[in-house]
Amino acid sequence: MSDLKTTLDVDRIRQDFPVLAETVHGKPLVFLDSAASSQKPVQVLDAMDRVYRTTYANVHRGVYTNSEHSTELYDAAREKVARFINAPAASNVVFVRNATEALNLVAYSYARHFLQAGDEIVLTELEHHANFVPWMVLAREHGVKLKYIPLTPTGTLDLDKLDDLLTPRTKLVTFAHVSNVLGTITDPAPIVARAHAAGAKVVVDGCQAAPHMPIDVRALDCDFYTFSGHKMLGPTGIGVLYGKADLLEAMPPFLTGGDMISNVNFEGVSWADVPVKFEAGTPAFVEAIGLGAAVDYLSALGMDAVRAHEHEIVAYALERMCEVPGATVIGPTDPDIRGGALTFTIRGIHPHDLGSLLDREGVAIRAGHHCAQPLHVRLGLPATARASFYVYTQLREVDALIEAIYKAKKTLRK
Ligand code: C6P
Repeated sequence: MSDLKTTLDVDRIRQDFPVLAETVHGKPLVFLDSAASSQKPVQVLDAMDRVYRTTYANVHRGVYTNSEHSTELYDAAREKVARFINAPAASNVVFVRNATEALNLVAYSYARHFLQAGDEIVLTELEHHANFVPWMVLAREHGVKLKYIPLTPTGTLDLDKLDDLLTPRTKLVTFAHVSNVLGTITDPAPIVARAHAAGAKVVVDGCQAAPHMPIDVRALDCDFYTFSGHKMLGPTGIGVLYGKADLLEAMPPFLTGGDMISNVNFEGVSWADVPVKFEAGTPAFVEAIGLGAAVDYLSALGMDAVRAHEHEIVAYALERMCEVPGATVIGPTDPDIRGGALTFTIRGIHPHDLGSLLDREGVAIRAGHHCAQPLHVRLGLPATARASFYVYTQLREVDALIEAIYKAKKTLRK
């Protein structure tokens, strides 16, 4: 095991994450499932705890001190998220439950409204179900046609095929910025430019990208960008839909009810301004405040440093995994185009069995199809194992993973 060379002080960072000091089956926890959901630092836990213990009151409701305070904190969280992704204004940021809801919001409020039967949506073969199923439902119920950017043998998108897929009927292009299975990092900017030239809008699923690298939605020029708070040190129940102002203005609301109206009477209803128009009911404002604290934490580390750290970890993990007899890495083996997740199979061991055996050693990985079944069909694999990394991951945890794999192989040989 070599020493980490990045600027992140991982030993110090780990002290902020109480769960990392816990044990599982009597072994130190080696948490390698941050792509599913990350751990939370005390700064996030404290920000939420402080609200619940001292000033808790609903937002946008009361004219009393604590309600106004909640509204201020909620608005400040939106400002922080907007700055984090370089959105032009806080009003470009809609708070939702998670990336799944953000993508459904676009499918329901944008696509159902602005696409006609016979229009086309281009997506890719590597999408998570969250960026697959809403479009399939739309195709079935609304008569739009889906087309898929295929994969190259190394697990990148075959963008040579994009021009053939784009037609005058293409209205939407959507893809994962980083694949949750292959780890493939796709540069959105050239796809956005080509899609826009063809007259299509672009939705980027940034769920596995926003936690791990700098995001500049203005530079990307995408029309929508979606991500979840719980994968980026924030709590569950809060996610983000970024949208360009003119599109958000033109879209009808997704859900209706309290808070999202401007005026209601027996004759009709008018909507509140963006983004509140899309936030019906009491929002998850404490979770949004937690996400704001997570964004502060990541910004203090520096997203370039976060990316550099994960590059180093994934490069080391690729190197070590390639030494394991019977191991196959799924997806790109070049760490420059691979995010902080290593997906693999071990000959002769089902990924679920491997996951259970690793758990006995305190090593937490994910096994299965990772909510990307069509991709697994394309790969010809029913399931894979995935170890994923974050700001608190140490090289020695990669070593622990490899040792646990050797031990699992030995156990199954007996
Ligand atoms: N992927 C994983 O283990 P939600 O569940 O809404 O927070 O995120 C959905 C989602 C959308 N896009 C991508 C690329 C994702 O990776 C995910 C979530 C987790 O890979 C849980 S299935």
